[in-house]
Amino acid sequence: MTTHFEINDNFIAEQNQKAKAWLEEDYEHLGKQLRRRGLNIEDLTAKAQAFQVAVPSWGVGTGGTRFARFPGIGEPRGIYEKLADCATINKLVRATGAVSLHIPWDKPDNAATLKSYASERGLTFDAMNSNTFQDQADQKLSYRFGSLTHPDAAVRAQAVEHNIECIEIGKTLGSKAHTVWIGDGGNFAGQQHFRKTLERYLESMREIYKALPDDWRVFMEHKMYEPAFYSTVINDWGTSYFCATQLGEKAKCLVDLGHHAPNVNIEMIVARLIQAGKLGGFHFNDSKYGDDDLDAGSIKPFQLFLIFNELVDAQTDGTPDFNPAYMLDQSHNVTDPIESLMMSAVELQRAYVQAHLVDRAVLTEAQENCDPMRALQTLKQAFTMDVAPIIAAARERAGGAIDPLATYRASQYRQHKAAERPAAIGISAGIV
Ligand code: AFD
Ligand code: MN
Ligand code: MN
Repeated sequence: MTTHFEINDNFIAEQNQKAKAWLEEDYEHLGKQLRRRGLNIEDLTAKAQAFQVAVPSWGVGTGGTRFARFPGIGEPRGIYEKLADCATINKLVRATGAVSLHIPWDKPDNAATLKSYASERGLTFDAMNSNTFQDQADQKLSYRFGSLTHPDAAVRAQAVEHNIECIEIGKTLGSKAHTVWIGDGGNFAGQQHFRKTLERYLESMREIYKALPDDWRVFMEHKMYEPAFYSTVINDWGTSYFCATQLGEKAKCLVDLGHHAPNVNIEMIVARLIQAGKLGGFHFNDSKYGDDDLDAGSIKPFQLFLIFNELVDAQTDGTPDFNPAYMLDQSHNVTDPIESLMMSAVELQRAYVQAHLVDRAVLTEAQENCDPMRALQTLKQAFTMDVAPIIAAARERAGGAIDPLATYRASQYRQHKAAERPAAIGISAGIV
């Protein structure tokens, strides 16, 4: 029988011993600083502990660009190995207890078996993701010119059916949401009739919507461009919002941070969707030029903080039915995906905790008094606070690693996996 290497709890505890001294000292000091500002560090640590973000099943494989893919060693070769890696991430950071599955990339032979494999490792399933942006080997009709919005009703029906299949698999897995992102669009002026294609999208989505169980939501993910380079059917949050209102209560908008034009005020889009009751969730990542190929918080941490500021503001307000789903969606081209996903989850937790430090009474006062400088200062005070000890303590109390990166490297997990998982020829990980 083959044994599979796992990082065990004792090893984590042992590694934590090394960092315990600084953590205690820094935690105590931060606690004093926060007390001066009327905040209780224990409340914040509890908030950090409650924060969860789902990991994408396709994110644990090395990504690539249209130019090349440079696979790492010990890559997962199928969904079970991917779940093992997701479990490892969660073991160390304790903030990623759910996995978002991409079908058919990670389609299970038997959903019930996969579910029990996952739950043995402390994992559950978040939103399902369909894929009608590429053709599969056994597929009858091609998506070359579109899927849910294709002019041919038979292609649309095939794409609808695939989405319904995803929901069916998700039901067994215990998922409660389905995300639809389509690449449909055109590369030439005049190629598509804008209004007709959107009408067809709605028609197809109505069919998918009908297949949703009562307690499910469907997320529509907009994206400005790519793979279509002239026009994209669901190109922005306005279109997504319009469709969500047409479809009904269970239809919500999903914001992928990499899917907007440069300089777009994403935090404001978030506020708009909250106000409209249509914010479904997020695909977190970061972006400098184009799509979502950078790690969350790696380039624009202040933007990430400002987004969480809107989220925490809505939470604090008691906005009704406010329950956005948090997921990571990034392609890791040059790093070990486990390291990237761990550190991205930590970045989100950091922004989340920092957003709780905003003195909302002072901010409101500054806004009411037309005092922009004080308003900015109030936000910056929260953003510049180093909350690392809070997140580290949250992890440690939940059995995770004080220093996830160092602990992961010390475990030699990847090296063990390289021996266990000889590279499969032709493995293609997701290019998000
Ligand atoms: C796309 C979208 C969408 C999709 C993913 C596939 O972000 O979430 O599922 O990439 O890799 O860009
Ligand atoms: Mn996405
Ligand atoms: Mn994307």
